[in-house]
Amino acid sequence: MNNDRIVINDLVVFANHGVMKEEKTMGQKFMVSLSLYGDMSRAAETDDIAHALNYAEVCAFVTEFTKNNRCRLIETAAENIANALLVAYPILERVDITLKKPWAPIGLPLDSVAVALTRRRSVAYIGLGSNMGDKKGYLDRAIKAIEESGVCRVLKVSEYILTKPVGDVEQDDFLNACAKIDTVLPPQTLLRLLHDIENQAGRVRTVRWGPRTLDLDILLFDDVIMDTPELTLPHPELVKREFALAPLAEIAPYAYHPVAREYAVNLLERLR
Ligand code: A4P
Ligand code: MG
Repeated sequence: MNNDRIVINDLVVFANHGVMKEEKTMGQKFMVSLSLYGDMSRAAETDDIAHALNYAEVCAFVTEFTKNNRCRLIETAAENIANALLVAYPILERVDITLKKPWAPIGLPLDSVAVALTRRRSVAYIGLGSNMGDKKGYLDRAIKAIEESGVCRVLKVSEYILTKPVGDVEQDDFLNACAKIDTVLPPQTLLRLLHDIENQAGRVRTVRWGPRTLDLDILLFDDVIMDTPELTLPHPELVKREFALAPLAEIAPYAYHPVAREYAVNLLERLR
C-alpha cells in the first residue's frame, strides 16, 4: 500500500457523544486527529487541487458528521467517522483516527482520554448464484443491494453463466456470477450484510446445497486466511468449483488465492 497521507491534528468539534445525561444535553469538546492514506502522486505531480484530497473539505465533513452522528461511546463515534470518510472519499485507502475527549467527566484530573483506531478499504470477490424463479432478477437485485448498502462499491461484475447443479441434490440449473467489490466492512460484518440481502430475496435455508433464490458467498477477501465456525476464507470450496472460479477468473484472472498460492486463472485451468 501507498504510504502517502494527509495528517490532521486536533480538529476541535463541539458535540454530544457520551453515556451521561449532561454529556448528551450540554455537549462537550472533542478533538479529532486523522491520518488519511491514499495515492497523492497525481496531486503532487499536477499541483492541481482537483486531483487532491481537499483537507478543508474533509475538516468541514468531519465537523458536521461528528456533531450529527450522536453516539454513547467514543469507539462507535470514531469508527463511524472513519467509515464515513472511506465511503465519501474513494481516494482513501486507510484512515487512522484518534478521537480525544479532554473534558471526560470522570471526577479526577486528567489531560484527555482518547480512542485510536484504523479502518481500511478491502477488496472482496462475491460469488452469486440462483436457481429458483426469476434467476437473473435475483442476481441483478443482489448487486444493486450491495451497491446501495452505502458501505460497499461494486467495481466489476462478470457475465451471468448458466451452470449444471453441482452436488447430490437434484435441482434446476443455476445462474452464477462473480462481483468484485470494495468495502469498509470487516469480513464477518460483510457476511452478515450478504445474509440480510439473501433473506430479503426470500431465501429459506432448508436443504444444505439445495435450491435457493439467492446464494452469496465470499470467495476471497483481500489476502485474508481465516477459519471460524461462521466464516472460512478463502471460500473452502472455491478451488473445486468451476461455477465460482470461471466468473472470478473472467473479471480477475490474477486474483490471488493465499492458501492454494495460485492465481484464479491457473486454478481454473487446472480444474478443467
Ligand atoms: N460460510 C463459511 N464461509 C463462508 C464464505 N466464505 N462465504 C458459512 C459465505 N458463507 C460462508 O452457507 C452455510 C454457512 O456457510 C453460512 O451460514 C456461513 O456462515 P449457506 O449459504 O447458509 O448454505 P448453503 O449455501 O446451502 O451452503 P453452502 O456450503 O454455502 O453451499 P454452497 O457452497 O453455496 O453450494 N451448483 C452450481 N452449478 N452453482 C451453484 O451456485 N451452489 C450450491 C450451494 C450447490 N451447487 C451449485 C451451486
Ligand atoms: Mg452459501
